[in-house]
Amino acid sequence: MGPRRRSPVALRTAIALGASGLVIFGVTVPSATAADNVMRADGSAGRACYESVQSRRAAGIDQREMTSTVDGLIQARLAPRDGAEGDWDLAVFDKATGKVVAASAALRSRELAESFVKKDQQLIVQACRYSGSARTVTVGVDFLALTPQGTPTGVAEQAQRAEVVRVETPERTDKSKLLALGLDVTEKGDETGIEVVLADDADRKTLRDSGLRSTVINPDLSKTSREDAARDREYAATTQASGLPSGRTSYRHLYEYEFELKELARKNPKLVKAFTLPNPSVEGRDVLGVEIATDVANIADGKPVNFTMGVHHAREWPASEHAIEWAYELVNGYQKDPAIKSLVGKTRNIVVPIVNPDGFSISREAEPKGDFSRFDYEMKRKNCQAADSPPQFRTGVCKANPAGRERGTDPNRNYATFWGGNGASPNWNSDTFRGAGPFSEPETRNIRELVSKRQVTNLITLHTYGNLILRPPGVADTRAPLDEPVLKALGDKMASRNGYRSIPSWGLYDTTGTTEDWSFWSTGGLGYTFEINTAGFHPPFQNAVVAEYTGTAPAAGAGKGGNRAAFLDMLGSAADPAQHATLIGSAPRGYQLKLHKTFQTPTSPVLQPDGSTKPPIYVTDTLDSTYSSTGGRFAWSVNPSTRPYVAGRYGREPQGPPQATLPLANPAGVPAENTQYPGNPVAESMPFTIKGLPEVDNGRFDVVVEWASTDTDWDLYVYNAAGELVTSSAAGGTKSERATLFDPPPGNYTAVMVNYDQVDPANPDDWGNGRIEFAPPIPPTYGTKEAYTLTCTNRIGRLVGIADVFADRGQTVDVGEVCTNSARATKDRRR
Ligand code: 0X9
Ligand code: ZN
Repeated sequence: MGPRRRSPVALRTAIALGASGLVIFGVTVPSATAADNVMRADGSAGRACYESVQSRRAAGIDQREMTSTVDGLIQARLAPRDGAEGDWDLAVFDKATGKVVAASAALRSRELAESFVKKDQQLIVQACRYSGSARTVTVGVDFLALTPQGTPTGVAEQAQRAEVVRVETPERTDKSKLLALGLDVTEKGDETGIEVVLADDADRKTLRDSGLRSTVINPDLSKTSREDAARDREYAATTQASGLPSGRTSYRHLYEYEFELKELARKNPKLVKAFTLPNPSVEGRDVLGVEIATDVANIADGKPVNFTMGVHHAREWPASEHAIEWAYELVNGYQKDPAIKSLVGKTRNIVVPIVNPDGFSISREAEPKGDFSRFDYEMKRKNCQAADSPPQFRTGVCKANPAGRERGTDPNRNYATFWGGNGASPNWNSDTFRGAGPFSEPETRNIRELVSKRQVTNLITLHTYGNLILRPPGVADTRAPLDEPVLKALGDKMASRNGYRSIPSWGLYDTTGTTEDWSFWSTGGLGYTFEINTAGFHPPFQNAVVAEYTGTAPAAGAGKGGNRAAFLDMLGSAADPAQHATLIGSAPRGYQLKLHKTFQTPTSPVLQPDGSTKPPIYVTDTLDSTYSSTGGRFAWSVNPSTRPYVAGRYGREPQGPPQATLPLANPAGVPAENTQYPGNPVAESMPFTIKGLPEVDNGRFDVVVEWASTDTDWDLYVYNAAGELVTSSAAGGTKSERATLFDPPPGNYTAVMVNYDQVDPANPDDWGNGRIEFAPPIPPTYGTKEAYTLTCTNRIGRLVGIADVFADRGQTVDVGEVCTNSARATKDRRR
């Protein structure tokens, strides 16, 4: 997407720098003294700071009143003072109505509360001491004047209609062609088509010029956005409590996520621990998570880690809702449901609802505009990285800047594995911008550091939308991993609960640099992307959150358990030693066992804006995890020692020869032209039979047809005996079609030929040379084996044992008395 509109102007006003380097409020505070930027409280507030304006004398509260000097943004910040960290929170209220304007409730005292204000609006800035020993904290308030979001400063511009269309992509080449257009492609699609957002006439022209066929799905997204927001207000106003574990009835704000996570921890101190990830976001926000386990503080207890995260993409609000509800599920279940209690007892669960808080805050606080224009912040997808934009777009805060929602890197194209390849953009303003380099973003580094320091055996990253459970790989030219049967079985099992389609990610379209492509290929932890619901990025809460989570109508998982049940399956997999590997042995109490691995993985050859490629970048990963011995025998749940990237590729040894080529005879006559198939069924149908074992073993079949002129267009569809479309080929501008099916089940099939277009219908260019070709299955390939380095250090930190450990999925490897046998040994496959 290229720059299309003139930019809004952001002006900073009333700026004065305090000693801390923070901006303190200027003209609006009467009798300003140096102490006015210090908030003070002797006790703790004991409630959410954003809940209401408290009496200034209430315990744990301090306040300032001020008047907005601008039409624009308020940014209120807290920072720790005098080295005491503590946990203070912040909220800004409209004085007249008492309604919260902005708030922040992270775990430390580094808060950023940001939202829109009107000139002369009376405000109350309230700081609340949540916990910790810090009696004081520094506050800073900044007002930024803005022209209204998206108002062009030049010629009056017609607001443009945003729509969703389904683009027909019967061929993989059509998908590539579509992706190259740079349009906003959703995850809702199938083998032969995919839904795409057209934001404006420029997008409509781009699609038209491509020659790809499309049909309108939703003609007016703005209308939908406004209606959805109204439905959400209505549902929240009329519903006491939903069927969700928390009872929640509306989409949370960022500060609500923050506060609820730490309340879960405060109320369940042995079971829940809230934590801040290592890297603050681009705009300086803390990223929060919770860990849930019996005796949660003992993170080195050797249990397998089940990691659930949401909102890499700002506008995908149901993703973070499902993640936080899962945290409630585990906590509630631990108290009330013996089955959940047992599973939680065998695992450690990490939940990071919002990986990208900058983006989420922008999308969540924006007006429901829904037109996907540059200044439609509601539909922002990426993070707030501005470093890669041209200089004129680097100014302004992320909520209001000259590039609008186009600022930023797509965090789900920034992971190192396959980075820089197909399905990601090198252009800063694309919705799939891959970033300056692998792991250039704090959001992806956070996930990387977490996964690299634990044994994350199971991982789900939540997105919207498309009703999909996606497994690696994300790119078609990477063959499936040796673990394909394991990944498929678990994906299919979860899909039986939520009614989604379980497929390898590349099946929809290519993506590179995604979360589970890095985590799986580098650590062997089983990783999936869920694309929740089919209605949109954040459709009505009642459907996209309540129904999808609990498995009630209108969700596809209605009556099947929904995402709740799918997440429980994932938890069950984490608790099952057959799904990962286990090290057993014995070690004295207080000794530390450490597993270490370091390796380099190449990215893709790096695609350049001009279409050429540069050599791959080698990225070094280091995996380090710890088990702290409680004395005697131990069992430590770990991922396989060989990373899937080098372990080999899935395949099958042929059990017989492939079937001989079958001719596909053209029936007499030529069917009438038909551009409306399958709406209009006029076509030619040719049955054929695929044989199976023991006679033949087909790895694939290809139905091939040919004709004379590239100006003629025949389309080919193949159905199985149940009438399901199994493959198709409907290219334009060619003289042939080829439809492929891998591992075809034996049985009766029908090939259907549709006469899409004839140059001269009076003199039809009929198809011929029809045939079905067969090829044997491709055998698996096996790669190298890799070991972990296992070390043991005693209570004073001295190295007392070292061994190379090889462990495959499902194996239990006895490493013996590794701490008392200091000779380097190789522990391999001993049960
Ligand atoms: O594009 C993405 O990052 C994910 N879809 S979304 O619409 N939520 O943005 C999907 C990533 C993996 N998908 C494919 N390889 N198709
Ligand atoms: Zn997404």
